[in-house]
Amino acid sequence: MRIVVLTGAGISEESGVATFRGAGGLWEGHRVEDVATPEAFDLDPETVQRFYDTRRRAVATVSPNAAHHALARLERAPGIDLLVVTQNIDDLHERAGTRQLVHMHGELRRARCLACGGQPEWTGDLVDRPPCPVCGQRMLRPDVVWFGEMPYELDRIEEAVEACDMFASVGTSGVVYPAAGYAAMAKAFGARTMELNLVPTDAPLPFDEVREGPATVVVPSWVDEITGSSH
Ligand code: BJW
Repeated sequence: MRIVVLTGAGISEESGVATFRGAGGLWEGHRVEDVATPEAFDLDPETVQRFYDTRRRAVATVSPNAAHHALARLERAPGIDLLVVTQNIDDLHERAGTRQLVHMHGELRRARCLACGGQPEWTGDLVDRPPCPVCGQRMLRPDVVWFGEMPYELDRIEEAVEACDMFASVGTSGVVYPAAGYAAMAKAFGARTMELNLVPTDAPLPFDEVREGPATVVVPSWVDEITGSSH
C-alpha cells in the first residue's frame, strides 16, 4: 500500500515545539504571514536570524514523540511504501527514524548561502554572520521556505500524492499552499484521505475520515490499525 503522510506543526507540539496559529501561535506578536517573508528578512535580518537561532537551539533540546515514532514504524512495516512530507523545519521525523522524508519548507539544521547557493548543514547561530563554508562570503540565511518562495521537491511530492492509495494529513491547519491542496489532489486521484488533528480543519473537507485528538494518541493507533500490531 502506498501512503503519503503530510505533517504540520501539530505533530511536534507535544514534543514542546510551538505551532504557528491558534493560542500562543504568534511570531513575536506578528502574524506568521506578515513576517515569514524574504521582504521581512531584507528589512530586519538580525531579528529574523535571532528568531531562527532561538528555534534551532530549542529544537536541539526536545525529542521525537510517539507520533513521530509511529510513522517511523509504519515506514518499516512490510507491504508499506510510505513518504512523509513535512512542513516542519525541525528534525524530529529523522531522529525518530523516518528515512523517506521531504522537508518541503526547509530545515533549521541547514543554512543557505545567498552568494553561492550552497546549503551547508548548520547547527550553530547565524546572527553573527559567519562565513559560508563553501565560498567564504558572510551571506548565510536559514534554509527555510518563506511566503512567496518555492517549496522544495514539489515534483517528487506530487508524483507520490497522485500515486498513493492513502493520504493522511496530521497536525496541520491546512491554510498554506501548496501543501493545503494535497488532500484534495490525492482524493481526485482515487486515494482514501484522512485527517488526524487535535482540532479538525473547517469545511469544505477533502477528507473521507477525520480522527480528532492529540497526535501522540491518534497517530499510533492509526498506525497500529494499518500494521495490525499494538504497542
Ligand atoms: C495538533 C496538536 C496536537 C496542535 N496534535 N494536532 C492565496 C491563495 C492561495 C495561495 C496563496 C494565496 N496568496 C499567497 C499564496 C501562496 C502562499 C500561501 O499559501 N498563503 C496562504 C497563507 C494564503 N504560499 C506560499 O507562498 C508558498 N510558496 C508558493 O506558493 O510558491 C509558489 C508556488 C506556485 C505554484 C505551485 C507551487 C508553489 C510557500 C509557503 C511557505 C510557508 N512557510 C512557513 C514558514 C517556514 C519556516 C518556519 O518554520 O519558520 O511554513 S509559514 C508556516 O505555516 C510554516 C508551516 O510549515 C506552515 C503551515 O503551518 P502548520 O504546520 O499547518 O501549523 P499551524 O500552526 O497553522 O497549525 C497547527 C495545527 O496543529 C492545527 O491544525 C492544530 O489543530 C494542530 N495541533 N496541537 C495534533 N498535539
